[in-house]
Amino acid sequence: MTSPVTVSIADGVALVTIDNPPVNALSQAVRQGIEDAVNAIDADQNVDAAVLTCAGRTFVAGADIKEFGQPPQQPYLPDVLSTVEASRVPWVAAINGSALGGGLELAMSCHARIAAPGAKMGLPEVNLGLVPGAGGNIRLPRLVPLETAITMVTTGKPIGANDALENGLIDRIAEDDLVADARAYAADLIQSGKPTPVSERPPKETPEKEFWSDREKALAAKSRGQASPVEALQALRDGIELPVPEAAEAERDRFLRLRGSEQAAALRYMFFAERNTGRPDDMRDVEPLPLKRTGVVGGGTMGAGIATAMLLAGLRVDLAERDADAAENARDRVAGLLDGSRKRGLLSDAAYTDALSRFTAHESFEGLAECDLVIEAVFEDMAVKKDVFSELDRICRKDAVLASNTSYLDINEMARATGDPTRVLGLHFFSPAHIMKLLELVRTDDVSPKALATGFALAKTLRKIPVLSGVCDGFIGNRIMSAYRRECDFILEEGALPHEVDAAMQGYGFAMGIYAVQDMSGLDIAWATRKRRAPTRPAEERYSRIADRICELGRFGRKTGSGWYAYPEGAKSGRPDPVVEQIILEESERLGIERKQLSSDEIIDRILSTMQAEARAVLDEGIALKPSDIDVTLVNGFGFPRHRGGPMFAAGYRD
Ligand code: T1G
Repeated sequence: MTSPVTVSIADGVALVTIDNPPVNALSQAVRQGIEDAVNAIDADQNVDAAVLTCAGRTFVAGADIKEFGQPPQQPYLPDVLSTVEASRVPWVAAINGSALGGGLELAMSCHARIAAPGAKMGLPEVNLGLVPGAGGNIRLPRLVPLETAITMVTTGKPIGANDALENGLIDRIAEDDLVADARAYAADLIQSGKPTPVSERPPKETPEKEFWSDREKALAAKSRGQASPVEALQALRDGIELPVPEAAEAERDRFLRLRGSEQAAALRYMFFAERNTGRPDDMRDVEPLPLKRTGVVGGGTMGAGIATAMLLAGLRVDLAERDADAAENARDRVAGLLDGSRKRGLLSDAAYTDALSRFTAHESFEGLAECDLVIEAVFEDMAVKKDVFSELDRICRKDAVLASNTSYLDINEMARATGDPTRVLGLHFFSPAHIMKLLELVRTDDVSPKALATGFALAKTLRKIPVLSGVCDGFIGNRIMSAYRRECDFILEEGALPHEVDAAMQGYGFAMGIYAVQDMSGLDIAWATRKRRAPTRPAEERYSRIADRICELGRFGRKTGSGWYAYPEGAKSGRPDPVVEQIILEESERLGIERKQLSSDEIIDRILSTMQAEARAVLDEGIALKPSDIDVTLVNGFGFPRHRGGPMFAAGYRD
């Protein structure tokens, strides 16, 4: 078995190359290979320096996450990195792509670092429920200012080469040939002498004790029950305050403790589940339609968001509205969304201009005639949508894929409004569509494998997480949310109030409770859905009238100044409203229910068990392919806390 680490020597410089596709993860063989390389280089008197580089598209992306479920194997990464740092000769890390986690720790154990201009460096362990476990907490604060170190370890966000150079994380940025520039750097170090090993340097800053306790409180308040951000702060403090040997021991203990935690298991599960939602096996070799020119019908919130997502992915976008004014408004909306990305530093001025140059808003559907794929995002009304599909069927190319962004309407019925239902599928985006990563792909009865493969190809181009769903009311996410929203209304009838249910959900880790979410998105759409379903609702089915009575008062949430909560002028968040409490008490009395106090645990148990029951029905009906797809949907589209893994993970499911 050849080692994934090779060494070649020229002009006194050893080039150490790691080649472990797809992302050069630090598997046991890689760790062994690095250790062997150090020993061979130290024993070879013809070698005066080393350059560490990676084959393929990226530097080391971290420890091999696939190994985490197994007992750690020697050589352990911290020991390998100490060996690199103690080498007789200076080591220069040549960073391309992303140096993440153990990959960045490896680069910091070298004596100098040079990066390609587009390289990124980060410590994302916190997103896996961990902390850096191989000297990162010791070396990082000895290279960069304290605030930079805190942000990197507690958010997991990578920084680019320019920031890294400015902060001292790297020493040079390569001009054109990274390895050649790294060799030249190594030659300079041979002349100037080996730099002080990073762990032997003093920390950049050593704050007072109060500093840490204040930061810890602030971090805990916004971590919503996830332990790793605070643990990462504590690990960094150890790395700064303790003597290096003790700090290394404390770091390793903390890392191993967290690696065995339920939250780390959940976050690891979600990491792989999100990468495992793609095309089902029976579609692996289906060729999608090439996508260059895409179309959107409707320039409202969703249509503009979808158009923006496709522009940000480099596609050409034609958007059709009904008249010139609507087309102009749609264009302004899209330009506003792109400008928002630019203001957040996600889009350069040039990229903003380029994106807009690929966008055309039309006042009729004719402009969609040459599109490869068109998504409708018009008003959620079946008649309107069927008209749109029959018009698209007439105007678009016969091989163009047609999709609906509907949240719950029957796409099979829409497909039948065309002359060729095999080209119709659902592409359900989540608002804001240019930011939310979840995309439900709805497999209609007649959709062709080619059209479905094109949907998956679009998801990949947009860097979305595709989840395949069958056709049912609400597909996967909205259907499960409707189920637990109903259960919450029953909980109100039995004794709780909206703010108590929301507090229980936030205590479990949701960013917002179900009632605050409804007030934010508006109560009128769900009300219309309940009225649409009323004629077919089984008489014996338990039904709460609380929400209807609130809507009948014209209380549709924030946009009307009141909903489940009251929103006094300028209030940042909703206030419990006696009007709503009175309605709830009246409903309990009308139903003859003796109200009782429910604890947060009881509320959460009821919500989780309702989610899990509906999820099992969604699986049994073949709407979702596998339990982890349901968890990916609830975590990425409905605020389920990521460090809890999803409702199926919480029920004990392990992919
Ligand atoms: N280990 C194992 N497999 C990995 C991996 C990793 N670290 N990173 C990616 N993969 C697989 C992934 O499952 C997929 O496999 C393929 O590579 C492409 O990934 C000691 C303990 C690097 C930015 O958290 O952020 O180091 O589906 O689809 O969009 O302190 O992968 O093809 O079979 O995501 O181009 C810290 C996690 C680990 C980085 C590339 N490192 N990875 O994104 O491709 S903990 C991370 C990423 C650690 C130390 C601690 C991304 C990426 P498959 P992809 P991408």
